Amino acid sequence: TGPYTNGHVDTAAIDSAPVHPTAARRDIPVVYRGAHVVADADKIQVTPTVQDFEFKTVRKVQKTGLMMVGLGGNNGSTLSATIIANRYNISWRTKEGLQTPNYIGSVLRASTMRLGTDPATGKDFNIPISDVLPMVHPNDLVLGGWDISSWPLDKAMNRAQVLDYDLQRQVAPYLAKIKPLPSIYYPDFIAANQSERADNVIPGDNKQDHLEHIRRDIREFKATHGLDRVIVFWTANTERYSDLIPGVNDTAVNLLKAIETSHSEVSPSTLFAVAAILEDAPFINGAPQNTFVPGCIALAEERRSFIGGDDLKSGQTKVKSVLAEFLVNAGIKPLSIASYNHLGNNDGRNLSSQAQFKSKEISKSSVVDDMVDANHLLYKPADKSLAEKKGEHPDHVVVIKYVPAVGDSKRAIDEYYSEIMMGGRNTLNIFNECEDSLLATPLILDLTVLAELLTRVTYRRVPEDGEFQSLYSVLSLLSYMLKAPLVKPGTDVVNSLSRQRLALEQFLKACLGLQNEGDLLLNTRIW
Ligand code: NAI
Ligand code: DG6
Repeated sequence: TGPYTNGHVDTAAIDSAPVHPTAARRDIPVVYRGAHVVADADKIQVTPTVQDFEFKTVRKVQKTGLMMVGLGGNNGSTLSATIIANRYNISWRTKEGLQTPNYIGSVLRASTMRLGTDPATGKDFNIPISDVLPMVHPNDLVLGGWDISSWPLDKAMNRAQVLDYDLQRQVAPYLAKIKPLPSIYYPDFIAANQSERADNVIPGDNKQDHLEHIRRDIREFKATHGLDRVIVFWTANTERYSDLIPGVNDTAVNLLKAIETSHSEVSPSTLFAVAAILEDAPFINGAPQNTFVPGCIALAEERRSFIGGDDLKSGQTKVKSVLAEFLVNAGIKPLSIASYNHLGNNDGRNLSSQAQFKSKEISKSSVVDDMVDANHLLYKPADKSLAEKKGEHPDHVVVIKYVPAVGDSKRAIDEYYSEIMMGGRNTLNIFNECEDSLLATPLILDLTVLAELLTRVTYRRVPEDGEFQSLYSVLSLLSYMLKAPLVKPGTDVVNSLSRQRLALEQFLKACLGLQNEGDLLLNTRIW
């Protein structure tokens, strides 16, 4: 191990160039221990497993550009203004006094993790997560992207009505210089009420031409700004689901063919994802629609490009992923979860249309599934002999209403109605008033910064593997910030917020060659 110098932790496991005296050493294996469990009628057989891994992280942070699709929306304009305010240290007056810029709400920049124990005091040693490994500072991100609305970002920020006037006034000159590139607009995929914004669209209806156009945009942005890496982020309107059609979007080859023939079920978000994959730019989907049709995931795998999604988990769903887990893990049985919210921003307006609401309803509803499935004492599992029969599940209702007056300040009400001992009932009511875009924006930053970091991490199994290789294409390590985490096909989705965070912490530690000591905390339990 090396010193912690308030920059990032220095250990032998991070580096590709021998900058640190010990950097040439790569022989710090991470011992990955698990268990194989085979159950039959009368016994459960558990076999411990162990595999050594080595991780290598390139120390040099890449010059990174963030290209947002939906740049002129509430998230895009709020994020841009926030970065400018932080970069130039712009303070502003509110009725409470002078406010300074910050990145509160960013797990990476505003939270800490336990690295180990100080041997002198026996106390925990916690450090900012952004110091664990070299990571891009959000202030250094080069911003750009697309929007079907041509408004430059000063006007877009004003339209969003998220930030205080005195801040808007000061950042406006910087934002006026950022103008969204024309984008792909297929009216069928977003609500009809969005059509009045669409004054900045790439002409024509040839999807192959559109794909080439977006690829060119990514390449030019990279070249113009001298970037090492571009992250493409979908923060545009929620689209309706695309139909999954065999022969159209089921394989990489078919999807590329469907683009060539301009098939109607290829959505703008899938086109952006394909463009990013082909340009080796990690693509993250911050909205709920099924951008990642099977053919798109297959293409990312083939190209060894990175993708992550779906849908930012900012307020109501984040709380739900904690509360549902708390209840089920406490042995309490939620019988129903009824979630209602209303909001008045453009996202709410788009979601007032049924097909787009449906996409959001699906991503908001899936968040308790794995916790319920994991507890067969409370919930009767599916009967395997009846293939169509689903396991027992709490009633789960999601309602979203558009109420223009409240703007970006979403009101969310959740009722958790549960069974407790001896037929008793327990009702929990949550009222959450959350400024939507101010919760979502730091998540976009975290996802971007993590995606960049994960492109620099390689691994190998020891002793089996020769060469180091990059991580698997679907970045499930991003799950903490996402409502319906995309995972490697065939593997389980983990929705538990605490497990998602632990996974991230343990992975960062593994990159340092540090074993996870978890909460065994033997030093506090033995002589
Ligand atoms: P918004 O409606 O303010 O912004 C979306 C922007 O996308 C608009 O400027 C619109 O003109 C643009 N757009 C639509 N189709 C486009 C296309 N094909 N290409 C380029 N631009 C296009 O929405 P907001 O609040 O910024 O949210 C963005 C997305 O993130 C939505 O899908 C929303 O559901 C999702 N989301 C938002 C959260 C929040 O708290 N604000 C949290 C979770 C997810
Ligand atoms: C209404 O629910 C609008 C949505 O876009 C949400 O605001 C957004 O998806 C955040 O959802 P949540 O459930 O994490 O607060």
